[in-house]
Amino acid sequence: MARTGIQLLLLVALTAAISGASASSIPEEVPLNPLEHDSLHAKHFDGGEHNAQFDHEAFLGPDESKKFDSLTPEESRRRLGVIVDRIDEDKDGFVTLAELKNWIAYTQKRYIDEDVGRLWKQHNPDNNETISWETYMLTVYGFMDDLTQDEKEQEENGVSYKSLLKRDRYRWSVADQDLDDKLTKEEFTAFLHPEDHPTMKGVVLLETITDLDKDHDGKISVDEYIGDMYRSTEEDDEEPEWVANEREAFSVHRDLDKDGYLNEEEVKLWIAPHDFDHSEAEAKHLLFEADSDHDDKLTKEEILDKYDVFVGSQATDFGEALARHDEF
Ligand SMILES: *[C@@H]1O[C@H](CO)[C@@H](O)[C@H](O)[C@H]1NC(C)=O
Ligand SMILES: [Ca+2]
Ligand SMILES: [Ca+2]
Repeated sequence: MARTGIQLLLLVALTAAISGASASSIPEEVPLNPLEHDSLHAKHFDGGEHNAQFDHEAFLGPDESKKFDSLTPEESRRRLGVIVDRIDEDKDGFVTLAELKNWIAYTQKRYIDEDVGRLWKQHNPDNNETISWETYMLTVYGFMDDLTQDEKEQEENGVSYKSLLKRDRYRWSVADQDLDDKLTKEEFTAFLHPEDHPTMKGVVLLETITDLDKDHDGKISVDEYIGDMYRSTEEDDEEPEWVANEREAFSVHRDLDKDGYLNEEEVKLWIAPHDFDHSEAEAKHLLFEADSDHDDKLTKEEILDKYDVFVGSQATDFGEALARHDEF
């Protein structure tokens, strides 16, 4: 079923209400839906189009890539040149696949460390050894005490305050390795970024299925699968071709036992294929995009020639940044 604009607006309103509620007690937004804000659900190929933003975030980290968006193409290139010198660890003038992979892994780790550091400080200003569930729950979900049961359970797109609380509670209990119901900084990292944590694989799988399984029958239909990446704005909109391709991918590649649904095992193989290495996959992709002379390594010139593949700074963004600047 196509989703109407009003339904989407309601979802946006609910999401805003949730972040607004926690913002009253916490200065910066708490990632209430880390699955969306993290790499797991980021769409490398969005709408069938290659999503350049995905590459920029992998290469620079989400925070850094936003900064690049407001630079002129010239400044963007200059800074990229400085970064290339850092990536080229052995300083032989070539960036190899291994060097690129190391850089991307470093970038992602830096982002996670900064993100966790910031939230750790917010929830634990005294810098105690641990944060208790009680403290975390009161700060993030304390506002629920003032809601009626209906308000707590009101669902929009399968999400309610109550279900978010339940999800966080379960995730917390799995991240809590020594079972004292408090999280050390290391455990808190697993809680906030479960997608990168070996012990959290089961949680990520469960949350993904819960997110997708709108009719709560425990399996993912093709419409639930498509609904996660595409919602037509008008009832009578014809689906774009890439959506048809995704439907086919569902039948051919995802639904391995051909029963028309994805079960737990099939979702697992989809979101976390065996031995899949995100840094390596992204490094290979960037190398492929920029390696003009096909010698499997990149010179600085090759990278700067394709600077838009690596960093932001699109002409339109630059225009907008200038417009914002004019307001002051
Ligand atoms: C840190 O520990 C102290 C002493 O146990 C406690 O009084 C305080 O509430 C704790 N801080 C937080 C944020 O939990
Ligand atoms: Ca279902
Ligand atoms: Ca199946």
